[in-house]
Amino acid sequence: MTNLVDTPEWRALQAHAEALGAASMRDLFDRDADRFRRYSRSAAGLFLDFSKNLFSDEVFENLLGLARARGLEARRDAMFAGEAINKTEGRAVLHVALRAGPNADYSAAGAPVSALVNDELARMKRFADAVHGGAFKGHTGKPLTNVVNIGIGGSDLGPLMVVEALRPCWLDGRQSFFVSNVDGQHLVDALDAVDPETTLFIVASKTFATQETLANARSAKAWFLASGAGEKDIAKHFVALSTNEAAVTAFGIDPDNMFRFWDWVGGRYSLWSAIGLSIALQVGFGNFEKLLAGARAMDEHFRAAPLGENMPALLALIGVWNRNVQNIAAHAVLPYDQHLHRLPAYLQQADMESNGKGVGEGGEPVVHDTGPVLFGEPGTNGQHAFYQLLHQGTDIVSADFIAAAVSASELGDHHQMLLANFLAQTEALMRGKTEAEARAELAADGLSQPEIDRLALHKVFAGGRPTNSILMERLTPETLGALIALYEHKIFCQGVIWGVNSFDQWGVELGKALATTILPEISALGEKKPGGSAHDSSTNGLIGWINAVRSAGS
Ligand code: G6Q
Repeated sequence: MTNLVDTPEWRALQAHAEALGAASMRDLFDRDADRFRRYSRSAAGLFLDFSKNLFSDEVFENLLGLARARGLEARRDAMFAGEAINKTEGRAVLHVALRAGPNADYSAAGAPVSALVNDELARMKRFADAVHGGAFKGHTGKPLTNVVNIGIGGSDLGPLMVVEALRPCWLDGRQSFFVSNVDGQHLVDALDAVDPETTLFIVASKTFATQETLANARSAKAWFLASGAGEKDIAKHFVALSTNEAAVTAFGIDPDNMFRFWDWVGGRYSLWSAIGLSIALQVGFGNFEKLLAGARAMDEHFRAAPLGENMPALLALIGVWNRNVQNIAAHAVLPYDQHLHRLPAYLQQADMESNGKGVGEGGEPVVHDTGPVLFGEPGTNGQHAFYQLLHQGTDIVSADFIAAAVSASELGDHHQMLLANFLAQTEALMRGKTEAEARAELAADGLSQPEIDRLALHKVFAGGRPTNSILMERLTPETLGALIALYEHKIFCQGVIWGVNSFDQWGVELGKALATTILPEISALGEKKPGGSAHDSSTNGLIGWINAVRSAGS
């Protein structure tokens, strides 16, 4: 395929950017009263307004042309057809098959998978119902009311984010804890809060070979046995979510207590699979099914809608425009919903691990920018923290603002205040404030001319800062499912346009391998060990500093 930067569509976009020149977003809105209607779309219970981005009609048409030229529709169809589009790992990418419903008929690289998916969902349902109904109890006969999910990365961030987001659906008397960090304090904090007799440990690991997860799982098992339970009781308190039955068995978990998924489920796309068991336990299997149904609605939209109406494709194309033509290197995700407080962290992995790539699918270096730095916090908290930079910083940051029109907890006028802040921020970022407006305001406040001269520039907002607004009626399992699927497909579309494989993650390997080398060089507490000698002077020196402190046994 032609290099992205050599395509006529790419060159045309650069030319359009020049033609847009000094046009401000304000001008675009002033010139076209219909801009909001023309640049907003609805799908699967979500409403997207992307009109507050600095693009013209010509740019919009050209972006659609770019998507066609990059073969986006054919690549999308190849993903849904279960072709091995994750080429570096030789795998299909079929998270859509996990939420396709009872009548689906998906195949991964030619092998049917839908029956496997539905059987595993049925097993999960039976298990969740048995835990909830008390048929599956702890070894002393008490109901299992606490879940400790032990996993990391894709085996942690998705279920954690969803469980937090669906707080209004939590079943009475149930609590979930998510332990990911190999920092022992994370596990200790969770264990301090639970009773071994009423706790179910879920060891979530696709490979069942992840250092952090296995270390946490071993320590959890030791804690459980130390509480007076026997080896035979492990079957009542430990289940595994994995693709690796041999490793699960070797760890001591009965294969009957293992819920399976498959190599065509990427870790960061796995919350729809057995990895979602902790979700089903906390909110009920019915709500887990609704989450899948919401994602399915977005999948159906993504699969069928023409590009100009296709919400994930449009979100992706606007992102490409901002990243590659407007040279915006950072993107903020700003949910105006406290229950979505882990969404930015979840999307950080989904987006940055998928598209933070410098090598193209064919092994060639990419010669254009790829995924932006992604960060975020819920509104309104972020407004009192980093929004200063969004409004007046020297770097432009694009942003997605996300909110529900109706809150699950309508408390007085809190939700109106929340929504007013959402709208005010997107309006301010778009319009800005000119120097003339700033001066007029200061004069209206009665300031003297010298004071106005001193403060005027501090009060100027350049505006023209691009935002998307994503709205839904309410945050429900269905709309949450659709929202997550929207982002998954956006990420896929951007990977196609940038020509990178969004489904591998070789960049996480080097640090893992070096940690294995360094581990034996770190002193146990009270153990005398020298500093490092096999590394650079900084790494050697840091090992020496740490070992000096630890060997003193403090
Ligand atoms: C996700 C990544 C990564 C993975 C973790 C946990 O796409 O592959 O975040 O999910 O490293 O891996 P395991 O589930 O195999 O323990």
